[in-house]
Amino acid sequence: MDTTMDLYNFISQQDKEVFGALEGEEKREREGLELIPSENYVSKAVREAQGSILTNKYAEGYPTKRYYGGQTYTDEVETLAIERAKKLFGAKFANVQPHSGANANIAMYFACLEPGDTVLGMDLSHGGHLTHGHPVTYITKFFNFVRYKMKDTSTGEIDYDEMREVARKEKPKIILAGFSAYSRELDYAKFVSIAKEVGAYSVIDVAHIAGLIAGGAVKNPFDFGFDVMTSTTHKTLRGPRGGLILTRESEELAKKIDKAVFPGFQGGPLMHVIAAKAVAFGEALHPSFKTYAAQILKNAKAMEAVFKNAGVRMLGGGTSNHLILADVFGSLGVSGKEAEEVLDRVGITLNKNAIADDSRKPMDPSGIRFGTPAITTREFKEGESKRVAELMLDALKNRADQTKLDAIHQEIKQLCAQFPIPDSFVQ
Ligand code: DSN
Repeated sequence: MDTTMDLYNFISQQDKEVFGALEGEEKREREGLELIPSENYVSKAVREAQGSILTNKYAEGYPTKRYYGGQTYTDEVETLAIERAKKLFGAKFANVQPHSGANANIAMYFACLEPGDTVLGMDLSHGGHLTHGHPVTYITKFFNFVRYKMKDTSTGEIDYDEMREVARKEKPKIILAGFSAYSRELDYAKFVSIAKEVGAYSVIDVAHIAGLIAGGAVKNPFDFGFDVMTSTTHKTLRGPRGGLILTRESEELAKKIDKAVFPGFQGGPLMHVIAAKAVAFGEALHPSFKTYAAQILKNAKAMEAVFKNAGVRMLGGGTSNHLILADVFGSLGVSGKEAEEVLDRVGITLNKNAIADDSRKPMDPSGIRFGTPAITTREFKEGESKRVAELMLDALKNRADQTKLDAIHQEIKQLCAQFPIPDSFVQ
């Protein structure tokens, strides 16, 4: 990673306060381990694109059909992003304008549904996401959300019989797969067959696993006939913070999605972010990305083995992707909140997380969620990942022993120094 002065020449002269915060964050990222499974480190090329002059440009509309003049280069960059996204995921259509995953999901709902229609999605405490119909979100004022769950939290298997039963009864217009805290692969063929049976769109939010799909480390839902994928671009996909909607086949649906994104919900697209998406998609098309995606899974398996040996309960019994959800309260008597705080003190960032049907409160739940996308970008292999998992358990078990915690922190700092955050991923 660059030195701060190298990157922030002008800010450092002009605005000491903002510069101070950037400098602090850079040190935090450099000297600590990032285990939040939805975070990653982007390349310097992605950051250059995101920091580019394209932030100056209004470009409402889509390539060749804009509402303002001067679009030669915005059209060029958006077309590159679209074509690369289509190639990465095997989609016929891509909309790269959503500012975020939440916006992508909202636009998708309005493209596929009429107000009052029903969506069948994963129960939120079983791994689903806030934008899949949590009561605190406004989307629930427009649509009706019903749920499916895991049948068995020790294997993570979804109750597909119950899903089919609920689908027949509730007649959803969307069957929604996808998750933000679920560690196993879904049976995509079952989702699509149930959706077809009840005449619903099959949609999957792949925000967490987009990079794993693009890198061929997990199955591609489009190979099973899903209609639409929504995603973010900044998690395993290692791009700038933003959203993406892919349509497998239907031009009619892709047109509705385009209309829902703009002018339905958004105004001017963030062209600098779209340029950064194009760069990140280019990186993901590079052969080295396949190695990266495969290593994410190997590293998660190495961490899983340590937790398993220590007898810590993991939801789903372990992991088949990039993340682990561990019941630290049930297994080690430490709440998710306390675990997050203890690990933060030794230079490990992860998040507290509710486990399935958690009896504890969301702000102090039973679990922690952690994953390997960012440490794999740092080029950790199985050996280092295993060591990190051992240090995590050591810290949690010895949380009252400051000398021990200091020693762990030192070892984490050494690992970070040994594996600096790379500037580039394609040679
Ligand atoms: N906040 C993201 C995550 O951590 O999974 C999802 O929006």
